[in-house]
Amino acid sequence: MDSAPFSCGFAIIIGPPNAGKSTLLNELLDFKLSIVTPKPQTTRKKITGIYHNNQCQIIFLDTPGIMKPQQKLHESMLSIIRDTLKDADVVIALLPFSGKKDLFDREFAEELFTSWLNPAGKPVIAVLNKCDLVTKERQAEAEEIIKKSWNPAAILSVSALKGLNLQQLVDATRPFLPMHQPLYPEDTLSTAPERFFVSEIIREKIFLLYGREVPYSTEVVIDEFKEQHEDDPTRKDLIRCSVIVERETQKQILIGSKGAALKKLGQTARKDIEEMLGRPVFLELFIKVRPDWRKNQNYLKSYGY
Ligand SMILES: Nc1nc2c(ncn2[C@@H]2O[C@H](COP(=O)(O)OP(=O)(O)OP(=O)(O)O)[C@@H](O)[C@H]2O)c(=O)[nH]1
Ligand SMILES: [Mg+2]
Repeated sequence: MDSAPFSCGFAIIIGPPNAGKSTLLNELLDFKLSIVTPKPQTTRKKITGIYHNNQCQIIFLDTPGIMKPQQKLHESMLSIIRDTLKDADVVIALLPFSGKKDLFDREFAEELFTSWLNPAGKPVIAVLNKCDLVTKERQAEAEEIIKKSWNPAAILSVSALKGLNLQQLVDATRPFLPMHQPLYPEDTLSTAPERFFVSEIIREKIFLLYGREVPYSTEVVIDEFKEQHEDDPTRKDLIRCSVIVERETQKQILIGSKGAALKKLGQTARKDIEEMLGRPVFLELFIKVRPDWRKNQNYLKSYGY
């Protein structure tokens, strides 16, 4: 038995779009909880993922990437980040290596530290992600720049994708958590319901299968989630979803020629949903046009923003 006091608290993962925040959360949990795509602005809401070991429980909070807002949806995403920051005991400021001469985006880092992190007054662990893209010397160089410029409480380089230095990140996070008994049972991975992750999987597949504006103009709403297997194990669960787009042309793109694209979306999403739930499902997708939903406060509210 470990007699050290137990720590438990909240760690926000914050950074620019595409930094690898969701990849990091998944690697820390060793479970694909948060959706990941090569496109920026994949995550739109707070994703809670709970990490357990015998010394601490860390409730990691994955957030949308910080960007310049271009519409109401972006403003809602920024409010989600601000609210999540208030809940955090410690901040993991994730800055990706660019793999280029400039090492990382200093302008963004300056903005992050001065406008977001200094006013919040929380301890900050600066984490340079994607260290697989640079040499050890370049990592040390970037860490030195960050230390001198913004003086975070701790600093390290990791690769979320390759799983490098993640134990060090857990060890660096623990001292900033309050001494507290675990808030959740050890088998709890998240606080969000299954239906939320179902809608996220469908969004991920839309990001992966479609180009240009389509993924950004799309939202997924679960209309019905009938857990039929509990009464009768031979019956599949029924999941009915609305895929919301902004324009009729986007609807046509989603459906594709003779419905082929929509069929593919349904099949790929269903495969991952079944894997996550551990049981077979019927998945029905209905495409609906809601003109300019990303700019409309009422629509945004009804979609949980
Ligand atoms: N080379 C490399 N790529 C990475 C690493 N971590 C994440 N990526 C890639 O970066 C891309 C973005 O990853 P995400 O985890 O979706 O990034 P995010 O910060 O959650 O992005 P948003 O949700 O859009 O804000 C994906 O293609 C990942 O595979 C890493 O350590 N090294
Ligand atoms: Mg993300």
